[in-house]
Amino acid sequence: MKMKRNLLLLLIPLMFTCQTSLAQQPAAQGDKVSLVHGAHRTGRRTDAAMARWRAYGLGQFIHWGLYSIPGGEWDGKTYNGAAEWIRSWDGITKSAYDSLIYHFNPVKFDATAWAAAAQQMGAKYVTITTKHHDGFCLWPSKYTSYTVASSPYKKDLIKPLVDAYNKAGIDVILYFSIMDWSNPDWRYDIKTKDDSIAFERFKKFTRNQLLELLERYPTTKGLWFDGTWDNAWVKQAAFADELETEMRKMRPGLIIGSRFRADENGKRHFDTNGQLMGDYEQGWERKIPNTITEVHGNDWDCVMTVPENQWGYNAAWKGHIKTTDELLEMLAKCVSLDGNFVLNFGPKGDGSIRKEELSLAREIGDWMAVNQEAIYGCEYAGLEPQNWGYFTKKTGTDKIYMLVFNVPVSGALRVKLPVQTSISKAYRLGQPAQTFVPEEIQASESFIHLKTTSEKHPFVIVLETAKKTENPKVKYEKAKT
Ligand code: FHN
Repeated sequence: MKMKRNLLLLLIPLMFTCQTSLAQQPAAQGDKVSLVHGAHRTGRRTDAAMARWRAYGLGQFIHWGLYSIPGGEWDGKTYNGAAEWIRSWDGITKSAYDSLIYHFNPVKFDATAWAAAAQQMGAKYVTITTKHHDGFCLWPSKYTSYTVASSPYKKDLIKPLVDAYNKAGIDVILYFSIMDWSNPDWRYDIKTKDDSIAFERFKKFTRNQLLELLERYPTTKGLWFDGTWDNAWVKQAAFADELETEMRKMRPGLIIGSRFRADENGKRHFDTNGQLMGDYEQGWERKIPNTITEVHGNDWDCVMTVPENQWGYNAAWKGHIKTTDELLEMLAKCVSLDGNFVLNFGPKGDGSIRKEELSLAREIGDWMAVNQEAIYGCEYAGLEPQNWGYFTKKTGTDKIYMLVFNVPVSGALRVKLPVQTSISKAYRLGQPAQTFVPEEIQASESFIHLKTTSEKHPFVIVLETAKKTENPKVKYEKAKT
C-alpha cells in the first residue's frame, strides 16, 4: 500500500511534465481549482471584433524571413526539416545563417500584388510573421539590430503589408515567435541564477517588441503567438498574464489565441480547469477536428501548409502537394465545424511568390467567387453529417448550405433537418435557375436529386428552410420492434 503511494508521488510530477510538453486537452470536469492566471472568461467572446474574426472563414498565413533565401538548401545539401527551421540544422553554421541578413534584399517584393492575390483568393485576414524563431524582424525594431534595417533592403516590410492588405479590405494579424534564437538571453529552461537574470532581460525585450508592434501598426486585429512551449516561457504565468492584459488595454478588441500563456501550473491552451486560455483555440495546426464535440464550443482556426510541413519557402517541395479541391474541402470542413481555415504561403527571398501558390490562390478564388456565400459569416449548421460533404449555416438566418465534395452514384443527397423544419427552396449557388424539388422520405428527411453525377469540382446547394405546422407523426409510421 505504502509502496503504491510512493510510486504515485513519484509519478505525479512526471505526469505534469508530460502534460506541458504534449498537445493540451481539456481537463476532465471535476472540482475546480482556484487559479490566478488561468482563463479569465468561460465561453466565447461576444464582442463585435470577435464576431468579425468568427465570420472570416478563410485566411492567409505568410512565413517570410531570412530562411526564405536558402529555401531548405545549403551548400548543395537539402535540409529535411521545415525550411524555416534550417538554422537549427548542423548542415549550416549559426554564423553563416545569421549573415544571411547581408543578403536579404527582396527587390521583387510588391505588397500591393501580395494583397491582390490574397483578396482574389477570398482571404478575409492575413497572419504575417513579424519575427519567426530565428529572431529576424521584418520591422526595424528599436530593441535589436537583427532586423530588416540592417539588411541591404533597409525598409520596414510590415508597414507596406499592413497598408496594402487593409486597403484590400483584409484584416491583419501579426505572428510573433516568443522563442528567439538570436537573443543571447533566450533560454529553453531556467536552471540557474544566471538563467533567471538573463530571462528577466529577455522578458523585458519581448514586452518592448510587442508594445512596439502594437504602437507602430495600430490597425492590427490580433497577435498569433508561436514558440511558447519551452519551460522557461511556460513558467512565466504571471508575467504573460499581465502583458496580455496590458496589450488588450492598449488595443481594445485585440484577438489573442491560446498559445500565448500558460497558467500557474504550466498548463497551456486549456488551464488546469479545462477552460480555454485566450480567445480561440490555436491547437489545430495542420489538422482539423472530425466532429463538433472536439471543439468544445470554442472558436478555433486551422493553419495549413500546401506540402506536408513546410511554412517558409522550400525550393524542393516534396511529398504530397495539396490540390485546390483538397484545400477547398478543408476550408468547408473547418467552417462547418465553426472554425476558420488559414492557408500558408512561403514567399521567396527575393519577395516573389512561387507560381504554384499563386495558381492555388487563383483557383481557390475562382471557387470562392461563386460559393463564398456558403463560407463567410457561416457556422456549424447543427445537422447530422452526410458523406457527400459538409453543411454550413448563415449565422442568424435559416439558410443552410450543402457543400458537396463526393457525389453518390445515385445522385441523391440526403438531408436531415430538425423536426418540424422543411425546405422551402433549393438551388445551386451561382446558378439560381438550377433549382431542386426535394423528395421527402421521412419526417424532416429528404433527398435532393442531382441532375448529373458527373460533376468535376465541389459545388454548393442552398436550402432555404421554414418551420412546418403539420404533425409528422400523422404521415410516417414508426417500426414496431
Ligand atoms: O515551429 C513553427 C513552425 O515553423 C511554423 O511557424 C508553425 C506555424 O503554425 N508554428 C510552429 C510550430 O507549431
